[in-house]
Amino acid sequence: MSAKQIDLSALKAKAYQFRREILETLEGAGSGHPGGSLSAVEIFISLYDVVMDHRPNEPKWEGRDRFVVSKGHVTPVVYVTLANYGYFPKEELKTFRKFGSRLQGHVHYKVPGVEFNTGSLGHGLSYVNGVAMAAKLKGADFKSYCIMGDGEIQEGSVWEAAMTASHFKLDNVCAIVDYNKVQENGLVNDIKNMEPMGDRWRSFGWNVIEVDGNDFEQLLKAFDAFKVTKGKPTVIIANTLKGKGVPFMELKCGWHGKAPNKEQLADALKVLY
Ligand SMILES: Cc1ncc(C[n+]2csc(CCOP(=O)(O)OP(=O)(O)O)c2C)c(N)n1
Ligand SMILES: [Mg+2]
Repeated sequence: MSAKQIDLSALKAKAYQFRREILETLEGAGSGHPGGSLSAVEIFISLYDVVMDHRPNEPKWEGRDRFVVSKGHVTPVVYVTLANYGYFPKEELKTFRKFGSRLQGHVHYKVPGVEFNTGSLGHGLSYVNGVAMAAKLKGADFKSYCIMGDGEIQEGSVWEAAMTASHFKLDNVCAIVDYNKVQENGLVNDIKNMEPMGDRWRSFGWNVIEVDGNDFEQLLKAFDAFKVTKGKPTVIIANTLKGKGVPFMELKCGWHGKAPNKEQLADALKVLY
């Protein structure tokens, strides 16, 4: 287990607060991606609060753990997280997707705390492999994390990267699949079935851990298991709920890439859990 003392109820309170701020940020912009942001809140908080070694006041610190958001459209959860952990002022969230702001719709390295530009799906894991290989060559012991969407991993490039990571025994790589069951235009397993998900990754030589990805205890245990796994990369298959926290957004592909208006925001905040 992590040496750090973990206060689960504080983490849960933070998840509620992040979801509220994600919805408010989206309403302020009038566009953006709620579904895949809301599903990933517990994953982000676990990483930034407990799992990763990072320094918000020194974002390029050489020893930092790297985190690449390969599903680069989920900027609401990325920027709410970075602002809350002190990478930039929270006030700046009000500029999200506005002309002249550095907080645009897809993650960009000019924002403190963002490692790598993404948006075109399917590229994050290859980048992380490169970073992890460089770490091994240099004898650096930081870890590299990469979150991908369940629709995203239908991309062939992901499986090329999966082969590479296991071939080179990149046990400093941890991929996280946000298995929220929904992509842009429908259910993942109707559009292109990814089951049996765990066996697919296992057959590519990965250590596979399947968890409820909206449950902090399970996530934190999985990250601990990753840290002690040697000789192969780890994938955490995080079973989540797209739109989690707002019942009328849950599992609805209509809320993949649509911001709530003022009225919908008020309705969402009434039922948010
Ligand atoms: C290469 C590429 N094709 C298509 C898109 C358009 N697009 C943006 S998000 C998305 C759906 C992604 O679904 P998923 O990976 O399940 O993301 P999540 O549910 O976590 O939001 C698509 C098709 C893109 N950004 N990149
Ligand atoms: Mg999805």
